Amino acid sequence: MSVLLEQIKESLMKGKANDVKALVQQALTENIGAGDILNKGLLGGMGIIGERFKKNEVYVPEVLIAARAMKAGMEVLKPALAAAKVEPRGVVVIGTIKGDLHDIGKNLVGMMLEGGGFKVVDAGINVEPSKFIELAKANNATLIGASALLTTTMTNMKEVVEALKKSDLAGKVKVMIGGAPVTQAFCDEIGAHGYAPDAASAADLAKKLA
Ligand code: B1M
Repeated sequence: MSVLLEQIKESLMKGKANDVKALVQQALTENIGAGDILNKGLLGGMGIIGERFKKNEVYVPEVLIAARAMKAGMEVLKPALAAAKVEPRGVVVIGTIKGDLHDIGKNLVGMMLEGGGFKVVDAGINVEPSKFIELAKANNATLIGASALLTTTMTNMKEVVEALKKSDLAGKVKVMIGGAPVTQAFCDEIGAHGYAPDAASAADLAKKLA
């Protein structure tokens, strides 16, 4: 791999947003392909951060600053990606479930999904089941991601699964769920397609489901 791509990866992992921006610009000037800058540079670095997060070798702040550096690099890279017709892996509509205002975990999952090459549509907090479906339709999404932090709101996730079943997106869009009180057993119980315990695993799961 080119030294420049390696430098992008390293700078992203250290959260050096300005360096990442400048290096991505330099890589474009040197005619390195936009797909390589994305996959080997930015996503390469974000993937390593995700793995380290899963192993508790880095924590939420490190993920947040790496994701910020990823965003900075993406700003420079986006026009080149569009010109090279590099498509995202898929679109994920993500939101915190009806009744629930916690969004720190949801935002982290969104960042890891972007870091995994997905386009993320953020539905926000306190999201009605019908809103998830509406946004999935409008954005041609392949996945819906619902987050819950309260034992009292996690039950509303079932309504998303049911609303999807009744919609014309049934069989085309999948639902993944997560959040501190959510478990695999609960996921099985409500018939969601997948559960992830943390943000990095959520990005891995999304790749499998998509
Ligand atoms: Co609230 N709160 N809170 N709170 N709050 C908890 C969750 C609580 C455990 C605190 C406690 O009592 N010990 C408790 C819930 C108890 C329960 O139901 N089991 C609780 C409560 C009771 C409440 C209120 C009811 C308090 C009140 O008003 N009486 C109220 C509810 C408001 C509402 O939502 N309707 C409330 C309010 C708030 C604040 C607004 C003050 C604030 C939220 C600010 C915000 O989010 N913008 C807040 C906070 C910050 C917390 C704690 C302290 C931290 C939550 C957090 O952000 N964790 C929390 C206690 C704690 O956890 N120590 C608590 C960090 C975050 C990175 O982790 O969100 O778990 P987490 O996300 C992880 C994974 O779960 C996973 O990946 C993330 C990263 O690895 N994940 C997914 C999350 N979503 C995923 C989706 C996926 C996959 C993985 O796929 C789609």
